[in-house]
Amino acid sequence: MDRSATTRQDGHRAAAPGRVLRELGAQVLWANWTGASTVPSRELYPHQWSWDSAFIAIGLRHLSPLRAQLELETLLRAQWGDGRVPHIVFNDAVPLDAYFPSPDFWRSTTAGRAAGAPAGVQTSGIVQPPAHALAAWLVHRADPGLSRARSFLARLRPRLAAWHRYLLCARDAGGAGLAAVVHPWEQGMDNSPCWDGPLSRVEPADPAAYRRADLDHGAPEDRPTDLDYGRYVRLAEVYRDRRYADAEGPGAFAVEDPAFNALLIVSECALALIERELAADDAESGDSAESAALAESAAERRERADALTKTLVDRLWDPRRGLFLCRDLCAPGRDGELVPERGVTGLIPLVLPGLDRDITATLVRTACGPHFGLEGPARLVPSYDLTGPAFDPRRYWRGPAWFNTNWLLEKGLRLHGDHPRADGLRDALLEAAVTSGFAEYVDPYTARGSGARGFGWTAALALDLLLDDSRSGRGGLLGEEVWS
Ligand code: 9WN
Repeated sequence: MDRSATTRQDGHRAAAPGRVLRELGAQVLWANWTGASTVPSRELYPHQWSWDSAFIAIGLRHLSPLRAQLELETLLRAQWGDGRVPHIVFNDAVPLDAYFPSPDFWRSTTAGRAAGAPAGVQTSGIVQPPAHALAAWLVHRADPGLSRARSFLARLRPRLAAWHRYLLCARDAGGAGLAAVVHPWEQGMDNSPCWDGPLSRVEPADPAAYRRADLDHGAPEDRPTDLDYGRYVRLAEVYRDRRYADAEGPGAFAVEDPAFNALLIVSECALALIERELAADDAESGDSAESAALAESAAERRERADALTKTLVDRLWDPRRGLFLCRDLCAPGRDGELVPERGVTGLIPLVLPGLDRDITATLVRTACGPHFGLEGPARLVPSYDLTGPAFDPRRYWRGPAWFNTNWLLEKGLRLHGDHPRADGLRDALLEAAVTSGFAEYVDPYTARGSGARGFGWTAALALDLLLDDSRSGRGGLLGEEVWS
């Protein structure tokens, strides 16, 4: 795609290439739609994934606000009684061997019963980053009339509140207020070198005991090694055999991650906006008690978001490296240890509205410096340090660039008023999305695609960049409202 084709000139986009991208992106989303939700990829990921659905809903809202609402409703119907939103909701029409770990591995309806797993649907027992309240708010804003007619926000709000409560209470393994992930799959950047240290203490599962379905579709040199995979399987098995209980404290892996917590904070702000909106609706319909309760809860969430932002800085900011690090809670020491690896996760807090100016300026410098190469040698921001010992431009989350992390950084740059850089990143994302056939991820230098093609969130987030007219605003992910 001609780089100038998608650039805004005097506030107008060239119509024709935009139309092509819109059509191609829509084709991907329609092809991946299963009737109630969207698969990330028909071949590699044939079920519903949690954070994928949040990103997919954000794009889908521009094409069909109704489908975008259904996407989130389907996911949240599979929520567990303890509030967790499972990372996979299985489609029982898909053969068992199409994806591993399959429902018979997770055994949610039996092993998850005590934690309140639903009886009517099979799910995994771990979670993924909480981008859902953010998605719900953006989906509502796409068509507030439809949203009100279907009581979309009113139905989702208690589920989103329970989800955040679960993360803030049951997952506060470090005791400081941040949520911890107990498996690399929970953080979503599965094979990041940030996990190499924490994972090295985990005894891998016996490879003869399972079959990796991912290698049926993905190239082995792109995918996690067998050793890492064995460790993922072991961690999941142990958690399952503990009946997915969090109260006994963390198992062999517990990490406070910057991107996971940044999304939680942004989603707390989004949930505050949702509650404020519902409070206004209740006030209008004369229910003043409910309206006051919602308004109070919204105010508490905004305060909590500010407090969590401070905690994130206190616990994870590394001024020397100029980015946030992961905290390995199982390492020796009262508070564990910071992991000295530069992953893109450490740049994602740029999306936070309450971040100190010096920190945001430093994050942008780091993104543009030798480790991440933005506006330098990298076309898109890599998942891991370009100069790091473990960098690999092809292997899963160890170097390639992903569209969701770059989309978040684009929003972060806009939030802090860096529109020229945000425009450059947006153009690069749109170009890479189309030329790679909406690949799952791309080489950060060449933008050559790898992994699945026709990947759900790549199409959805490209559509969002193309069609979201609020991007010239200063509000970042949540628009102007977050400031008021
Ligand atoms: C395990 C679905 C998911 C994404 C993750 C990505 C990959 C799964 C896998 O695919 O993870 O959850 O089998 O590798 O790492 O971010 O949500 O697209």
